[in-house]
Amino acid sequence: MSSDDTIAAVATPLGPGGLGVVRLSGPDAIAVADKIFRSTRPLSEALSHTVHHGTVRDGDTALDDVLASVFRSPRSYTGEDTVEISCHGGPFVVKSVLTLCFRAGARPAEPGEFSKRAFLNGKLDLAQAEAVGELIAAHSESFRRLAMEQMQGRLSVYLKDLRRRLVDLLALLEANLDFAEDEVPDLSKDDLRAGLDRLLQEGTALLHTASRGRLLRDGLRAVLVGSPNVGKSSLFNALLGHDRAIVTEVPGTTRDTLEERFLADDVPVTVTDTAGLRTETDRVEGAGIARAKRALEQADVALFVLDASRPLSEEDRAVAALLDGKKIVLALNKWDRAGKETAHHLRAPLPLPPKTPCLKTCALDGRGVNELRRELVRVMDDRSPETADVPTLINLRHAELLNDAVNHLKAARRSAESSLHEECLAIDMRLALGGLNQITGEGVHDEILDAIFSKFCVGK
Ligand SMILES: Nc1nc2c(ncn2[C@@H]2O[C@H](COP(=O)(O)OP(=O)(O)O)[C@@H](O)[C@H]2O)c(=O)[nH]1
Ligand SMILES: [Mg+2]
Repeated sequence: MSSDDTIAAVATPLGPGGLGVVRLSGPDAIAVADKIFRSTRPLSEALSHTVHHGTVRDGDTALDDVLASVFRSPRSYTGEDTVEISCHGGPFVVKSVLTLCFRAGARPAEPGEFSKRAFLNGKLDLAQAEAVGELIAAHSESFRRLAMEQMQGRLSVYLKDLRRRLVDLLALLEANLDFAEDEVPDLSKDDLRAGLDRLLQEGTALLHTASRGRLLRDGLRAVLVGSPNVGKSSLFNALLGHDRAIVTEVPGTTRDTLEERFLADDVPVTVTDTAGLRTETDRVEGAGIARAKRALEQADVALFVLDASRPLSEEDRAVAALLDGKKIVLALNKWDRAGKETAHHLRAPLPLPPKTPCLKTCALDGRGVNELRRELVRVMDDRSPETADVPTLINLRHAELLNDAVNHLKAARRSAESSLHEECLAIDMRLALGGLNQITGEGVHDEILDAIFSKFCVGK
């Protein structure tokens, strides 16, 4: 599988920094490096996994003082001969070293080409290689951990076990279809059903993790809605932990929508502050209200704010009516000034789903705000807490393939109820297997590989 050309790219961000790394991989990586690198001995004599101090030279001119690390095939990230030149991190230093590599015979690497070569050389399977991209893009500790687990092969091991049992069952089934009864071990209907049930159960358990993986990767959108002056902008500021929106006693101050991001339980939350959702008043505020309605349409969760210091108003009821079909978290704000209105008084007359979470908050001193942050995530997280023995799917491609595979297993399970459908049953099982294989990269078309790796950055 190994490529016959040698690639080079900068593996670190291009900007001033302590170090910048130029990476070379391919059959001539060491020869190319030797053309530009001077030390006491050439790298061609170096053992694998050794580091050498020297200079990068353009003819007689020394460009930089560097360290060159040598990794010989197959014991490298790509599986090919690899040299990593650590130079000083100035963009001009790094670029001139890279240019010298090109002149010495390397060609520019395509995005993700190092990882693609690692996959093609069997160093990583596709799910692991994709995890490298996810790891680099991770924006929270939880997501980093999941990406790291996937890179180390947790998902691959789980799928391998699932596939092996599917293959065994399929082989037994096909043998029973093709050969006379006494030539192969019998597969009873009960054993077949039990085998399929177990595969379905494990496939479904894995599929259920996809929503949490997606939440941790893409986050959620929340929008603050409520009558004017209930404390939406104050809560917005409190959620962010700093002042961003203007807060005044004059109703209708917020005329535009404001958008900010924060992490709640490691889930990136984009929250929008809106003008009150009321109907009358002047034209500027009217435009703000139209925008608020649009923000509401795009949001995953509506954070519906009521003012607990006064009775429920007609406006509050009108806002509630706009939230039909949305996931809602109710905040009884200004709870510090709550009078005779109990939570029940405020909540009960509103046409909200019975399980709508309801929190008492004070935007001024921050009471209840942490709970509010957590609740926003909890209403979106329909899965029970992470199950110890099932990895979390963090990649949409994997979730889609697994979903198809589970559907084929379900169809196979239905066919297993009647004796007429054994051929269909085998076909569905084979399709399920095909889907599972594609997650780890067996039988994946070149275009799909290109699409996956082109999303990586150059140098990865
Ligand atoms: N006592 C008290 N006052 C609050 C609270 N939240 C907001 N306010 C006040 O209520 C007024 C309106 O707040 P604002 O955030 O602008 O409301 P909005 O129109 O819904 O955005 C301001 O004077 C805030 O200081 C709260 O929890 N307790
Ligand atoms: Mg406001």
